[in-house]
Amino acid sequence: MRLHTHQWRGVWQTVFHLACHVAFIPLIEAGCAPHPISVRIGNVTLPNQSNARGIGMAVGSPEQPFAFLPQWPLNNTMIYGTSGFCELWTTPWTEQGCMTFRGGEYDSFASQTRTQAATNAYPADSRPYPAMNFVADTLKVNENVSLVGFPLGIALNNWGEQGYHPQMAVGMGPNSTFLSALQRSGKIATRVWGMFWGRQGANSNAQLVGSMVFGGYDKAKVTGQPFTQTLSSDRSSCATGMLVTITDLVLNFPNGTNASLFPSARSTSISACIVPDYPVLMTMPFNPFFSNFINHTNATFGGGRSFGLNFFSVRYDDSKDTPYRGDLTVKLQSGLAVRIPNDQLVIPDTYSDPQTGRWVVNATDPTLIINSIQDVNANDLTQLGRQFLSAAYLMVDEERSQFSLWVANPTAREDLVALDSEGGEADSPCPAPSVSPGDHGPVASSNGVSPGAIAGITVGVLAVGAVAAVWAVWRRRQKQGALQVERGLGHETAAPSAAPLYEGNPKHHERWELGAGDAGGSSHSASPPVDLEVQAQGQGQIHAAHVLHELPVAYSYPKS
Ligand SMILES: *[C@@H]1O[C@H](CO)[C@@H](O)[C@H](O)[C@H]1NC(C)=O
Ligand SMILES: *[C@@H]1O[C@H](CO)[C@@H](O)[C@H](O)[C@H]1NC(C)=O
Ligand SMILES: *[C@@H]1O[C@H](CO)[C@@H](O)[C@H](O)[C@H]1NC(C)=O
Ligand SMILES: *[C@@H]1O[C@H](CO)[C@@H](O)[C@H](O)[C@H]1NC(C)=O
Ligand SMILES: *[C@@H]1O[C@H](CO)[C@@H](O)[C@H](O)[C@H]1NC(C)=O
Ligand SMILES: *[C@@H]1O[C@H](CO)[C@@H](O)[C@H](O)[C@H]1NC(C)=O
Ligand SMILES: *[C@@H]1O[C@H](CO)[C@@H](O)[C@H](O)[C@H]1NC(C)=O
Ligand SMILES: *[C@@H]1O[C@H](CO)[C@@H](O)[C@H](O)[C@H]1NC(C)=O
Ligand SMILES: *[C@@H]1O[C@H](CO)[C@@H](O)[C@H](O)[C@H]1NC(C)=O
Ligand SMILES: CC(=O)N[C@H]1CO[C@H](CO)[C@@H](O)[C@@H]1O
Repeated sequence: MRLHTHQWRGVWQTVFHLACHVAFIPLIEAGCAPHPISVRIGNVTLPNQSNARGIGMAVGSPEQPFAFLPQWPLNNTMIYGTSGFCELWTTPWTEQGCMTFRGGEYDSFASQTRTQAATNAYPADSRPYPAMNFVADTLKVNENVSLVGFPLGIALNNWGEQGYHPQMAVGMGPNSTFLSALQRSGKIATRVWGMFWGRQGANSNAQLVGSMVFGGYDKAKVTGQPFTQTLSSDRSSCATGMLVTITDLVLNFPNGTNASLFPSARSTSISACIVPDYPVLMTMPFNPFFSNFINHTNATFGGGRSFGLNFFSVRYDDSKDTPYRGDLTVKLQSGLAVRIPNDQLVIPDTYSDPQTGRWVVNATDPTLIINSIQDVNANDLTQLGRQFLSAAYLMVDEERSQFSLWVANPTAREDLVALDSEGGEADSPCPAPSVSPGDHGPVASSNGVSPGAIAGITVGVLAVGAVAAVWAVWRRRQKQGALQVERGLGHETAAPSAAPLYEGNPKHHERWELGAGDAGGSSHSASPPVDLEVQAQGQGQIHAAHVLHELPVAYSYPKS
């Protein structure tokens, strides 16, 4: 029997698939990769006629649209059911109010494709995540890609996440079931993803959709060269592993003058963790950085904090403050410098109404999307949140434990680049096999060779395939070693001081950050109040007095 070229290709693919199963390496040979999976980050229209911004994916049949955000150290994909456990405000939430806050609600009874999840199909997510009830259903990632029978955890209670991590969550932790399912089914060649948050300013000029790309990144959204670093292996203080060092924060005033928020002795730096779903540009240590911001811009921030979309960002007081009109440049030790434009930095306070689910845009007392950390939070590891990814493009390569940042090119255009199983730019497309996760059934033989012939040939060449697979792993290791030396990685990976983080105990953060100005009953021995706190304190009482009934429940100091 003679085989034609295209038939040989079929045989080789079969051999590779089998060999890969044997050797436990990705299904796809180096050099080629499937078309990257791009998912829009933007407003997702919800059944309550409102919307939520997130990674727009749908679950079930008929499709239920959700706005997901990525989350760490979560490994499963976690969704909220018809009871979304919205408890942020003491005002009771209605179902449609909660739907906006959560980015949708999963009605499991309405889905015809819902099945039971096999117990060994998903890992357990430990604290602080809530207990989850697992189902399996179709997750429609985008118009081309769906994961059939994908395990989804339905949250069984509120877990203290407040407005920091309120939405449906795609677990992007080290054992991410989402990335595993995409890789195992051959829809991505390697566990690599890219993200641009988009722009989320007040008006249409300042708004732009973003995207999450799996299996590659979007070249249209980057400029210049990437700055690549290793992911830290110790994820205890920074769950994403993306630790960077901020070496300067510069105010760029409209008149062209620049002013650094750093002390003039340049020995200071800030260790920061990039947390792509975090709701503000950054948490900024009050002393001396935010204090300098106040002094340079003559603001009091007497408006307190936002409890809305940009959760816990500081608010101006319109009666005393003129909001800052300039930009903010963030400089990292790696060499990256990104400038956050004013239209992303100072925006109206926005929150979703617990009763109607509609968005309320409050032009009074606008927010500066920075969370000043002080008091017992003063030593918390700084977080760089999603608005950082309005100005920087992020690509993470979980398999080679590295991440890259570029200066972002804010555009809706796409130029997707797929990465192959070795993490290099793929030179050819390889078709994604139509295998659903957990489906280890026979590999489709659509190339005209009889299964018997394939089996015969397969046995003969399986050994060769296995050898090739082992060689590929060895070569990758070699390359990886070389890459690390070449890039001088690791200079930004020094572990930060052991500051407690929200990951371990999310309540810690908000429990103390609110300072003395909250409405909670328990006393909290604040150190001598710094400027902002004096104001927050005075303001807090007024605030508490007139919004007492709608202050978040969780703010009355949850018991740990
Ligand atoms: C997204 O929804 C918000 C809230 O309704 C709205 O303010 C914003 O303009 C929308 N963005 C776009 C691009 O439509
Ligand atoms: C990852 O999750 C799978 C189940 O999806 C589990 O079998 C495996 O032990 C987990 N691996 C680690 C390192 O936790
Ligand atoms: C996710 O998986 C990793 C690797 O197994 C594990 O270290 C981490 O604790 C898991 N995340 C959670 C929330 O349990
Ligand atoms: C779906 O696949 C087609 C063909 O490969 C491609 O042109 C299109 O961009 C894909 N759509 C998305 C959202 O990736
Ligand atoms: C530019 O504006 C800043 C802030 O208002 C001010 O401190 C600075 O003196 C101004 N510079 C010039 C050259 O006018
Ligand atoms: C301020 O910084 C920007 C870029 O960060 C630079 O282009 C500009 O020249 C600087 N202005 C002055 C007066 O140094
Ligand atoms: C800002 O100004 C206040 C009052 O003048 C002063 O106490 C504080 O030390 C200044 N902050 C910094 C970081 O210089
Ligand atoms: C802040 O106030 C000082 C003194 O009144 C003034 O020189 C400076 O220009 C002001 N800065 C801004 C940003 O308004
Ligand atoms: C807008 O913000 C101001 C200042 O915090 C507050 O007094 C007012 O109640 C808010 N309005 C709405 C509709 O939320
Ligand atoms: C205005 C509107 O369409 N409201 C709907 C929002 O969602 C809830 C829950 O699904 C519906 O009951 C409302 O009718």
